[in-house]
Amino acid sequence: MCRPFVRALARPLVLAAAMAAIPLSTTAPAAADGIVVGGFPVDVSESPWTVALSSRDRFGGTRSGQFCGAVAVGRTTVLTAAHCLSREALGVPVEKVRDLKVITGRTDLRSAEGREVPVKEAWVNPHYDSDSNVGDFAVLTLAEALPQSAVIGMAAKGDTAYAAGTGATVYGWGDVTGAGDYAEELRAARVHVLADALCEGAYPAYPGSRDGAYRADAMVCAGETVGGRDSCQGDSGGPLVAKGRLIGLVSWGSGCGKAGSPGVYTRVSDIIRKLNWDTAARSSRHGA
Ligand code: 4AZ
Repeated sequence: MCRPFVRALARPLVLAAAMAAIPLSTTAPAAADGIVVGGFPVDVSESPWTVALSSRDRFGGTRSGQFCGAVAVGRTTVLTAAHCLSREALGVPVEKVRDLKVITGRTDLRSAEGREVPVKEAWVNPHYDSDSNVGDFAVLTLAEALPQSAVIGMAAKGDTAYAAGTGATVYGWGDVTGAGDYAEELRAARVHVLADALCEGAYPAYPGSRDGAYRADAMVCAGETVGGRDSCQGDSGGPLVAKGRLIGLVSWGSGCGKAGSPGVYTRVSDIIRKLNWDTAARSSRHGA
């Protein structure tokens, strides 16, 4: 299983799940350790900015309609992966998904705890390149504000949190084995920011790798050099946090937890730059 979750899996998933509301499944090889195998359970109160992206219409209600992760960076501003909102992922254009919601405060997707907040506007990066995976981010505007305590700060360019060797944590409800075993309760995995050269070697731009091309200016490489702990399908769009700040969004990789195939994350400082959030306009436009 190589392509980002929704691209690879959600097409058959969407059709099947929409018709029968069956649990998510995949034909991915039982690659290795997904976020649960290499990870551990957490209560969402420990990472209140980790939210689930949901559409019961598209994905069925078994797991609250969860299909991707996302992260609150402002009281009404949530980041997720662009590929989560692609037509390939959703089966229809995002504008046609009437029940797109962000679920906050719900550790267990089978429960009704926390709050479901409708998405008022979904802006998908129009420059997202699904071949290289450059620019894999989208901005959701919520219909109701979250408490400030559920908002995480973003690491700006030059922040030491991006340095190779830094400990980081990734959160999600995604696949725990690489074989389509989606978590019902939130999990986390401790990883390290890895040297860009590692991902450049694993995912070269030339001659190109099947899954994407690592671009250090737009992506962050993270995992363990020996494999094991990693994000996986269904975690896409969720947060990678280092030193208490958001440094990445789960984006792609070859399989899950395989040695030599690190996880690749959308670099948050590149999102800030591309959206001009490093200017004063940010506070007025996004309330963060
Ligand atoms: C995915 O398909 C995916 N191991 C997400 C993360 C990783 C690989 C694939 C990183 O959504």
